[in-house]
Amino acid sequence: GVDPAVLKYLEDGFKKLQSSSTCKSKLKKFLTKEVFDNLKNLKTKTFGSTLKDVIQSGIENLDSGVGVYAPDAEAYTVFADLFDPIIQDYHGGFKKTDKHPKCTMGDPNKFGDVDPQGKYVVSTRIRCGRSVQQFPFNPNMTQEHYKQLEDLVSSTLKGLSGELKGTYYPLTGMTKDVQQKLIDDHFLFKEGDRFLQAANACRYWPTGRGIFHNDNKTFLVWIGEEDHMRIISMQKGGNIKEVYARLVKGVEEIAKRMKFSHDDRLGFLTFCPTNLGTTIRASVHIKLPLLAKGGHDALQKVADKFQLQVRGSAGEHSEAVGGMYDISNRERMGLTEFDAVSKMFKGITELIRMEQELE
Ligand code: CIR
Repeated sequence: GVDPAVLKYLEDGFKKLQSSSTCKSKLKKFLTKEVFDNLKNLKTKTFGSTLKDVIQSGIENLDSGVGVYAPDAEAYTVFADLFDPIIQDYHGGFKKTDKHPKCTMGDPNKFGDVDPQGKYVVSTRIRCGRSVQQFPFNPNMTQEHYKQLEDLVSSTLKGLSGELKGTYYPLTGMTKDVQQKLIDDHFLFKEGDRFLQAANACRYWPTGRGIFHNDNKTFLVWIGEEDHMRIISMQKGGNIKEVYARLVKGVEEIAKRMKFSHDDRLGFLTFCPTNLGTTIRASVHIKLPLLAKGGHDALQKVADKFQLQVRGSAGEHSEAVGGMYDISNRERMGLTEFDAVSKMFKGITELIRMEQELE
């Protein structure tokens, strides 16, 4: 059975969620009394993960948008009564009976430059997440796992050539100056994310964490952050074709050299349910001063029409500095990789057209 201290945490946490007047998370919305009672005594077989491991980030951080993580791959099945409605709500109606399509990157040449005048889009970034088959998710990784993951991925990346050729920079031993410069330039993940910390995803930090990048800093791989791997392609301007083509090439090269965790129904498996399926997040840093006149919420209202998500320019849970926003596709499941990027391409094209109408 589940430890009494864990049950106590869960009962208190459930009350905390219910009594909060400010919490708008999907956890609060979908953890009904019925679902809570069905799940509170369950554990995953492989790692013994409980409902606490799933929801503690959302309990500790009432300002979460979502509030749950999967402590292990099996959690998506054992705690399906909670994950399924959250997934359906987040990923544009992906139902528990739906199956994610098989990986389809498509032809990057179908895209072009979303802002040929170079007036609105400052930079474009497309990333995907990958878990390596032989390792568990963060909350169940040992310090040794982190070292092995880092060794495996960094040595694999050493084999890349041409435009993808680069260097691995471990976080261990990196000076604070170098680290901060990489974060400010949007190349490196930030440290001390409280949502991840509360989910037990930052243990043994900085062991096994680091960043690989090519010389131009247009192809990057994060190791050991939220997911085992984040594979990233980015450059200045709005040339989605070039950015996506580089990502596709990089992912294909890495896939030749290792096995990713994949589920028949959920697609590629990630730590956060918002990243399942394609795991694709295609984003631009963009200035739309007229559409954004009323601030973040006003811009999000317009972006909702195209299923786009608006974030501040320094990433998730950040403010918009200098009127610059980070806008990306929101759904990653129930559509192909190509369609996920298309949604961003079409949505941004429309937003720019709307901004121009106001000029
Ligand atoms: C949250 O719930 O706000 C964090 N756990 C991050 C969730 C994923 N991010 C997002 O959809 N913006």
